[in-house]
Amino acid sequence: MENRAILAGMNKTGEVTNITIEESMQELEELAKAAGVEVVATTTQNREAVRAATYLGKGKIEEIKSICESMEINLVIFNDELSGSQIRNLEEILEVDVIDRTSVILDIFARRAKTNEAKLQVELAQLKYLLPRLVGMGKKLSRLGAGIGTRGPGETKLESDRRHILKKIDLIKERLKDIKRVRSVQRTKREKSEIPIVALVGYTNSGKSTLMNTLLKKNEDCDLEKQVFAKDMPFATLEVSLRRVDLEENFSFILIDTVGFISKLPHYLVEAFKSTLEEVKYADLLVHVIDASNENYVMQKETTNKVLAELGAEDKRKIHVFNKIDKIEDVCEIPRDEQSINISAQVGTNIDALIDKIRKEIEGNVVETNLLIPHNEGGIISKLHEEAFVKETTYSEEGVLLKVKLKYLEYVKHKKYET
Ligand SMILES: Nc1nc2c(ncn2[C@@H]2O[C@H](COP(=O)(O)OP(=O)(O)OP(=O)(O)O)[C@@H](O)[C@H]2O)c(=O)[nH]1
Ligand SMILES: [Mg+2]
Repeated sequence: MENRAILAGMNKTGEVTNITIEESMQELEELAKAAGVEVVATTTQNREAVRAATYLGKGKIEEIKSICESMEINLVIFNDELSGSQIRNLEEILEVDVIDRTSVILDIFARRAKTNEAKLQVELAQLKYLLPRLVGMGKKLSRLGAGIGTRGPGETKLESDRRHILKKIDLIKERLKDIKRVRSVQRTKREKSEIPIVALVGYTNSGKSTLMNTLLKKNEDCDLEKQVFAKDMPFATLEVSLRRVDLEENFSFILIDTVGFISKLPHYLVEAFKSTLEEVKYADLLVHVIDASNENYVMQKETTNKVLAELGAEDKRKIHVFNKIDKIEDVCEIPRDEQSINISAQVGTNIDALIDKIRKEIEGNVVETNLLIPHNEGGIISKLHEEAFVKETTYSEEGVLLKVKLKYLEYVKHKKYET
């Protein structure tokens, strides 16, 4: 049977948030749709705190129950993460399936994951979500296809399920480590290729993949096969894609498209995708894509910054790209500074100006480092004296040690001598 759902949310009164309850419920509706659910009703309750047993108050739950009955609803989706016992209590009262925002997001990720790595990452996140909820979720375990029994778990059964899941988590972690090893070899190769790395980051649906495709069209030999998937739905991109961009005047960089972020992004997912998102940490420049036509773009921008901080990438050089300006009437309303630019990735507005900005950021970036130049490569030393600021020179048996300050592009060329 098709899932017909009611969405239920709590508006925590007295708490300052950067997103209203209506906006948050709207986002939940988008997520539910992306998971293939038909949303037929939405309800919220103002509360100071969560009710431990049933999350929302008694009266509200009764109301939800009667809506379910009168509208033939078979699923209630709560806007916040529920505990195992809350799920069990709510299913007992409501007599329909109960899930939370996190499981919807996990479900979308599970549907979209294509590569082996993405599939493993999602499974890892699912198991971590499941582990503390085993008590409440006995009935549902079979659906997750994790090879766990379908009986409602008694105490012993619970214990063996838990052990089984823990074992599986370890196994997946091992396999992910292997994949990561391969990637780090690829990364080393890239570093040696002496090309700067630019990563597209931002809220889901902001237009990262569209911008990547637009930039790829500027490539000297434009190959449409290299285009990435872009679509109007949350989490269209689940795998990191890397493409080389070669522009006029010998300006090249590696462009990386990444998974989008969302408010209340389950931390299991951030954890699970950390290794993929590590690419962001190694980038020389972040291009933060913001959907300026979205009413909530300020919240979306802040959420992205929060996740970037979690990934340890908050101090990276960054350009703020306000995208989709073709959809806005009054562009002046967008706050602007030197690090910002308005574009339309889809229409192609201001793309050359963006490229210019990327180039300036990369070229203008000055790096201070130590280089050890072998004795037989003396030519490089005199070149460095011309092109960089040599602060100190020390002679040693292995070569000449230079403390230098140099432009980023020069630095990339000499990275192999870095000590
Ligand atoms: N009007 C307009 N739509 C745009 C623009 N850029 C992207 N879009 C649309 O926005 C939707 C999302 O674009 P994507 O490029 O898939 O967004 P994304 O940031 O990669 O999203 P995720 O991969 O889900 O994180 C698509 O329907 C695009 O066509 C733009 O400049 N103007
Ligand atoms: Mg994308």
